[in-house]
Amino acid sequence: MKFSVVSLLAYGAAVQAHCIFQKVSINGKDSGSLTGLRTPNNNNPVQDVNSNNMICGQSGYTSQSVLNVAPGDRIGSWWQHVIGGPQFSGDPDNPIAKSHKGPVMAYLAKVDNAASTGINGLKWFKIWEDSFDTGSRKWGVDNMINNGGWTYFNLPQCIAPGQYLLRMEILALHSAKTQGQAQFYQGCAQINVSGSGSFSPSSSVSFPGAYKANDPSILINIYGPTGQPDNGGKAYTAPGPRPITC
Ligand SMILES: *[C@@H]1O[C@H](CO)[C@@H](O)[C@H](O)[C@H]1NC(C)=O
Ligand SMILES: [Cu+2]
Repeated sequence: MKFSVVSLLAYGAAVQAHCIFQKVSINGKDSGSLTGLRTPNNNNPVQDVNSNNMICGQSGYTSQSVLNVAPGDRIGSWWQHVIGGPQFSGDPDNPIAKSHKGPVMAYLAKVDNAASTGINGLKWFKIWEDSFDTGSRKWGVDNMINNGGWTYFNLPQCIAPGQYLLRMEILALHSAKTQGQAQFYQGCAQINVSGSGSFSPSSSVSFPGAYKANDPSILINIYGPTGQPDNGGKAYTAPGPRPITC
């Protein structure tokens, strides 16, 4: 096995197939590795839904920069097995192990200063989710893998100007039939929204707090009668509230 400088970050995860949110693109323009991000210091999942690590992942790196975005911008989030990409050439578990089926979600919380704000006590609202499509039987994670680790959504047009933390989250459900075995991967982007939107959430959620270990979206056997991780073709609802509509 080859090690590079960056693999220090993934050292503890050599036999595991997890992932890290590590880059944003805005309207197709790549912002650069870790720019504007709060990134966990390793790729292990969070499994305790009551942990503060549920907010922006296990504490690690905090960028000093803030990403300028406008309502309607197409925001990409890049997930890879370790910081920088694959753990080694031909890594079959990049961007994440294919077993890790589940939804991908995005939340916002308004803050005064995205680069310096604390992360406790924020009021989060969901703006996007890619959950499970019963027709194709594809999960959000499948779409992320098929896009080379990128997930995309448009920042809703109504988002009010100002600074926010953008909380990106993958929930991997391959072992979720046992309570406490669902795997959460999070990271936050520090964003500054321009424009003249006026959205103010009528309800919000806290992290930790928004999820319970026995939520039917978190304590679930996703393997259908044929043993496929397709939820038996049944609809799946991601944890947390539904995304806002403008
Ligand atoms: C945030 O965006 C506004 C409007 O585009 C701009 O005037 C302001 O300088 C930006 N703030 C930061 C910290 O980039
Ligand atoms: Cu994993």
